Amino acid sequence: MITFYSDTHRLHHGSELKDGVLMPCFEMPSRADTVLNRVLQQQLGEVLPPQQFGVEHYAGAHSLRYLSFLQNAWEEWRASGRDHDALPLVWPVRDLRSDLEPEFIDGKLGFYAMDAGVAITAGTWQAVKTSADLALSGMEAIQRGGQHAAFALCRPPGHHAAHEYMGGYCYLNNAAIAAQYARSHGAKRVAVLDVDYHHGNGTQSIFYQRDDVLFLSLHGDPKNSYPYFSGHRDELGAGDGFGYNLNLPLPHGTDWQGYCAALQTACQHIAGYAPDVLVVSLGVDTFKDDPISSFLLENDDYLRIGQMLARLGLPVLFVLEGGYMVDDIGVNAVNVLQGFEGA
Ligand code: OKS
Ligand code: ZN
Repeated sequence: MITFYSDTHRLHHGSELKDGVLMPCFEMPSRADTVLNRVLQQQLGEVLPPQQFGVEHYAGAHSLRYLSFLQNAWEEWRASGRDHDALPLVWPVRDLRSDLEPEFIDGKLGFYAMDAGVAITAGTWQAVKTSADLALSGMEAIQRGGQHAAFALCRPPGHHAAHEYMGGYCYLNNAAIAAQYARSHGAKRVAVLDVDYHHGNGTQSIFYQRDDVLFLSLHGDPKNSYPYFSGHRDELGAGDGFGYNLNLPLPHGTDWQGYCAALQTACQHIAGYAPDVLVVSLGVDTFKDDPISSFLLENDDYLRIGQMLARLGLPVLFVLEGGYMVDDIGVNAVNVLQGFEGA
């Protein structure tokens, strides 16, 4: 399988609040290094740099004002006299005004964020842009290059980012951008399957009113897992999109048995939808030793995930999302890809 990768991810290394103390984010550069090393060690296939895409390619998933916020946020933050990471700290919840974009950067940060897990640093825009370009390059290789499958080794991840907000280490929704690209380049129907431990609220939100992109997600029940405010079973889509959104929340302690049953259900829905291409939001924070999650999958279970996906017989773009047990994310992510390829 072909892999798209760039060192540019290193330019983004943010901090987050952990138990009240500012610490390096769990979502750190060594994650991508581990996955790349495993791709090379297992000789998965060619590793290619991304093509560069224009901002208009991200506009299928994000608003233009959000994209220009992301592009300019660091400069605006610097211009206001600060040089440490910028973090959002105020949000327009419930009856507060969310119809007016503030002018000052501190207000904009909260306006365009769902939480404080999204530091803006000097290299953030370049890293998130390159991450989206990796996903676009992967979809391009499938649609025009004739590849049956591709792996976009994205960092930062994307599935929490919606039309106009960032959150949970995500800025640009790489999977959604690739899905929209597929729609614009010949695919009639696209399915996005999110197997990250966390609900892909951003991807759900972007396609919620549409029947041309089916979104399915297996995740920790939002009753007790991040992102808490999205991912319930009764979120089925709206308007034309009604019936084209499927959430399969699972309890703490879910192991392969429970996971496999839910994945089976998702695969049946995908087969019934008969998409032209499948995008897999590949998070491996479902692993038993993940520091921020509570499922119990083991290394070999990821081979089985890949095997089950292969049985769909569809072209697949795998897009890396979460996974924080750095020692194992290379093995687990590449196991999915090797299981898919029948290794
Ligand atoms: C705030 C950010 C918490 C984000 C946790 C989830 C990240 C993830 N401290 N999403 O898939 O893995
Ligand atoms: Zn996750």
